[in-house]
Amino acid sequence: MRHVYICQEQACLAHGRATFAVNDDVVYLVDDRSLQRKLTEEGCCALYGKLRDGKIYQRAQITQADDVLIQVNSPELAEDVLQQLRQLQHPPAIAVITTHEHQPQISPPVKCISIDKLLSQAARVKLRQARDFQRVIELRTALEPCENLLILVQHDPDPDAIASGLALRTLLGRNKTTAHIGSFGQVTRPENVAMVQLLGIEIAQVTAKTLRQYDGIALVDVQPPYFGDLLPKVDAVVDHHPLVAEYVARYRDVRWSFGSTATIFVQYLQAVDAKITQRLATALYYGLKTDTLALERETTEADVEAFSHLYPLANHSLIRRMERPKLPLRDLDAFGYALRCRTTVGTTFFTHLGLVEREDVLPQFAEFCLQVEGMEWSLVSGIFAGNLIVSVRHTSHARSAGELVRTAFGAYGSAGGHRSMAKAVMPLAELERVFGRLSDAALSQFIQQQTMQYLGGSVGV
Ligand SMILES: [Mn+2]
Repeated sequence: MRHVYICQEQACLAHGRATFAVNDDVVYLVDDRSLQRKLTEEGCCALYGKLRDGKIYQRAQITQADDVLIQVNSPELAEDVLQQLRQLQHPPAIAVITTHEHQPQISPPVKCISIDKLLSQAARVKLRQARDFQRVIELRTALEPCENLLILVQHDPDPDAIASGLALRTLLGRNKTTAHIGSFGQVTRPENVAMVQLLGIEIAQVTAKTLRQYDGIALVDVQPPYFGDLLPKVDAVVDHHPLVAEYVARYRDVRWSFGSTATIFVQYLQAVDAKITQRLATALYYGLKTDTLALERETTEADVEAFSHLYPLANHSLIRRMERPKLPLRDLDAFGYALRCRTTVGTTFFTHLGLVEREDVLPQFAEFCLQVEGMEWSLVSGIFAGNLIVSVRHTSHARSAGELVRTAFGAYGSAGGHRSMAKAVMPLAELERVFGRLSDAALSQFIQQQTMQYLGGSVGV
């Protein structure tokens, strides 16, 4: 394929050169002798002639196989050049570079490239990066004095949290001895266990006592209210969950519209031109992928951009191994029990699992139960670590799962989430203080009643 660049000004030549690779076959068509001379001296193939005259195009032997890029000084001239090119027996593929005040009449199949649009797009990206650069400086300043830093994540950290911890460490130029990634709980979900094993990530188990060894705490993918009274002070918070209560932190960046915290860290890393190793890219990609259900849930343009930035850097065969870990046999029993004990009310699916060994089976089942035909809501509950936990999934956009849990369960514990996914954690002691001793059947009744009170007639009980 040959490229033909029709242009009038020296200043524009750079555009043509930037468009076509150095070794591409390029012909320049110009109407200025000195420009032609200059191009020829540089070793380029340049033809001189009147651009409104068809002869120059015949001399250039333009065919269907060629790509033609036009950048001329007046819209009228651009239209005349297009007219000439259309008259060729086999017209080429054509694109015209236009500016705001320079817009020729262009009809398909000719395409136009707006310089203004390109520039404003690039400007938006660069301005965002400039802002993120400042944020990274602030984040580093807030954590610099902490010699022994703890990057704290949720009790049963998910891939987004783990990846974000790794990214924060990279941004700070620290390693696993100067910045532990830690949790009060541990990684239990089989996929996540596979992730930390395959990527060699250590998650330190923290207790109220060992917390005192650290002189700084940074939270990623979680915010202080999640920990109740466990934390003394927090130095930095980077998260994408909605705010549930006020708190103080020296640095705070919470972007609740983002699908993952990993997305925020990708923007930070890009802003400071940090090297994203394959290990880090694989972790961030997996975190972003799992939190957004592969960009199908709570996704913004920023998530899509981060996804495509990470895609070529990540190790996809490792990710396949994380996604298909072995299913523990005992989970099958819990699964069977959950299905047998179900209740459906209208388009709402309920099941209460009683005591569970791992908290993550609840969201896992909630996700699965939403696939049942006709269901728009799925609520899976269970008791874990002295709390009644309700995991909610929702398909339609009419209502919000976050609002449901806040309204139905907010009075009894912590409750929050997004439009399509939410969670409530209620201390059993608190429920029993209000209602007296509760059996599993009573708890399951309580959840259904609270939920249907909120959903009301909208689900057609
Ligand atoms: Mn997350």
